Formats: sequence, C-alpha cells, structure tokens
Amino acid sequence: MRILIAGIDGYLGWSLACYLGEQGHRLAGIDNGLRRTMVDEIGSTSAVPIKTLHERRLAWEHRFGRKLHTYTYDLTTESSVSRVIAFFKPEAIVHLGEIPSAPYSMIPGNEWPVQQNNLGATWSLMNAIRHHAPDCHLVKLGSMGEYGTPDGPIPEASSKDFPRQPGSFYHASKVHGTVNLALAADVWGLSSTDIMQGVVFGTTLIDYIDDPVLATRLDFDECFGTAINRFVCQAVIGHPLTIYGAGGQTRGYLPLADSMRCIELLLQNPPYLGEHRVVNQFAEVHSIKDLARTVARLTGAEVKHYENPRREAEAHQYDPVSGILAGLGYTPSTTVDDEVSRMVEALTPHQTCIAAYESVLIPCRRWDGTNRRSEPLIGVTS
Ligand code: USQ
Repeated sequence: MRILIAGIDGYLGWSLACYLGEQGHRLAGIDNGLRRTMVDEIGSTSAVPIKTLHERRLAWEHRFGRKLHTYTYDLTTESSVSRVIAFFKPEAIVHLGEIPSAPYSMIPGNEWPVQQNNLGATWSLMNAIRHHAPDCHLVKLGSMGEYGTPDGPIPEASSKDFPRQPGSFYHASKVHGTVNLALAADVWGLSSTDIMQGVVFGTTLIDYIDDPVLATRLDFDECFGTAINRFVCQAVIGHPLTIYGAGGQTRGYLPLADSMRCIELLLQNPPYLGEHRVVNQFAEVHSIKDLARTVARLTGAEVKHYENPRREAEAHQYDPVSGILAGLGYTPSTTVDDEVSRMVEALTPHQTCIAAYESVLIPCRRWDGTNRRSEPLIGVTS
C-alpha cells in the first residue's frame, strides 16, 4: 500500500515508518521537526539518542532497499501538503502530526497555537484529500482523553452520539478534529478512522530492528513524557516515581508495538467511503497508582505523591469499550509488567543522559497558568 505518514519524525511516526517498512509498504512522510523544537524549548531531550530525519531516512532506505520520500513541510501549509498528496497519491494517510501534550497546551500563550497547529494540520490533510485523492483513507490519531472521565461505559462513538469532555486545550483540539472529520464524512464523503488512543508506552518496536540509527525517541519531561515512560526513566536513575495527587486517575494504556499493530489492522480494513469510524485503542486499563506500584515492584523504586499540577478527577469511574480492534483480530502482544522489564533494560544504558536532565522530572506547569514545582504531599501514600 502507498501510505503517507504525517508527523513521521515523532515517537509514533518514526516507529510506524519502521514497522510499515518491515511489512513492505511504500511510504512517504511529512514533518517539520516541531517535536524536537518543543522538547528543546522546555529544556529536555530524548532519553534514547536519535538521529536527524535525514540520517534516519538513509538508514531506512538501506535497511528496506527502497525509497522513503520525506518532506520538511509544515502540515498547516495547505499548498505544501496538497503538492505531496498530488505527487505521491497515497491510498492511506496516517495523521500523527499534531502537538501531543496536554501540559504544553496549558502553558499560558500556548493554548491557541496548539489548537491552531492541530486543527490546521488536520484541515490541510482533509482538504488535500478532497481535491487530490478522494478515495484515500485518512487514519487520524485522536485521544481517549476526548471523552474525559464520564460515569458509565465509553462507547466507540462519534461526537454526534457521545459527549466529549476534554480536560486540556490539547484534548479540546482533538475533539475539534473529530467534529471536522465527522462533518467531512457527511458532506464530502471523506473516509476516516478516528483513533481514540490511550497512553502509549514502551521502547520495543520490533525485536529485530536493533540498528540504533532507526531508534525512536523517548521523552521523560513533564510535557512530552507520558506516565509509564516517565516512571521507568525515573526508576533507572533512582528518582522517586511521581504520582500526581491521590493517584486514582485511570486511563487506557497501550504498548508501542501494539499501537503499530492496531494502525496496521485499521489500514488493512478501511471504513466504507464516507464513513467516519471511531475506534477506542488501548490494551489495559490502570490507575496511575497501580502503575507506579508495578514499576516500583519491578525496579525497587520509591513512590511519592506530589501536588497535582493538573485539574482532573483523582478518583473516578473508567469503563471504555473496545470492540472494533478485537473484531479485526487484535489481541495484546505483551503486558505492562513484561514491557516495563524490557524498558528498564533498554533505558539503563541512558542513565547518564536522563540524570543530566533530572530537573524536568518534577512538574512545574500548572493548569492554573502558574509555573511552580509541585511539592511532595506529606502523609499521602500508595
Ligand atoms: N501522571 C502522573 N504522574 C506523572 C505523569 C502523569 O500522575 O509523572 C498522571 C496524569 O496526571 C494523568 C495520567 O497520569 O492523570 C496520564 O498522564 P500522561 O501525561 O501520561 O498522559 P496525558 O496527558 O493524558 O496524554 C497522553 C499523551 C496524549 C494522548 C493521551 C491519551 O500525551 O497525546 O492523547 O495520553 S489519554 O490519556 O487517554 O487521553
């Protein structure tokens, strides 16, 4: 299949390029390096060293023996995106090219630029498909966080059929994307799969891709690092695991390799023309407290509760339904326990790098707009 990856240089984008490369697909990618710029801007780095997109492309072509077209374009520039789509003529586009961070979107001044970037990128892709590749399947990464934490089951449903309750301007941008995809399906006949993905974790992609030039990034700072990835980076340098607040916050989690497998299944089984298909994508549901206990049990790390910088429920029901991927044959390939053990092994060689950026492990960016390090909560234990 001819597949365009929007956001090919990110944690998921580069993983997907390698995964689909291994499956024999013809690929192209667009990325303006924004993820690298933003992580630099907040004073952090990837725990796993990564190469430039140019070096990655050369290594990819060497390994898979065919061309990888990459374009350093801003996805919000519709004329550039249209040119790529008109030239490459993708059968499917996987859109991973949005700013992925709730905390980053709540930093004063970032609220609108995050929405502008995320809405603009999706808009360019939708409109370019409409004019240059109307049969192309758009697979867009949404977020389980679009639903918020409602009482009762969370179905695989569009915004028309189930309310959205985003808890950050980032999550709100994903909701707006969902609304636009649903409308484009109705009025333009656009075919899309809107993935409500949980929190992805892990370093393992495909065991036999061991070339360090092909490694994907792994962030551990408060904005771009996500729960399990941060905990393992903390554990390998002997830093306490940072539970925000009471720790009852519950989410769906998905190993990196399974995220790739799920996207592959969705590509192989497209929706009908004009369908906006909403898919809940996660493997296991856990509270943050339980995850910290798991990482602590496997590594001997200390667990600490800190003031929660976010405004979010710390004890709530969470009952997401996931039937579409199971129906397509997805079963989790690993468990949190096994993947955490593999991550400890993969990240231990990068202890020095993580320790050099230790200051980014305690959160400072607060939902109320202030910038102050969270203090440990005295007397709260897991
Ligand atoms: N948390 C901690 N300690 C930490 C980091 C996070 O207690 O050191 C808590 C947070 O307060 C939150 C939960 O863990 O309750 C998850 O936080 P996260 O930073 O791992 O994930 P989140 O901000 O929800 O966003 C991430 C990705 C986003 C994706 C989303 C899926 O950054 O791109 O859309 O996961 S979901 O969480 O289902 O909305």
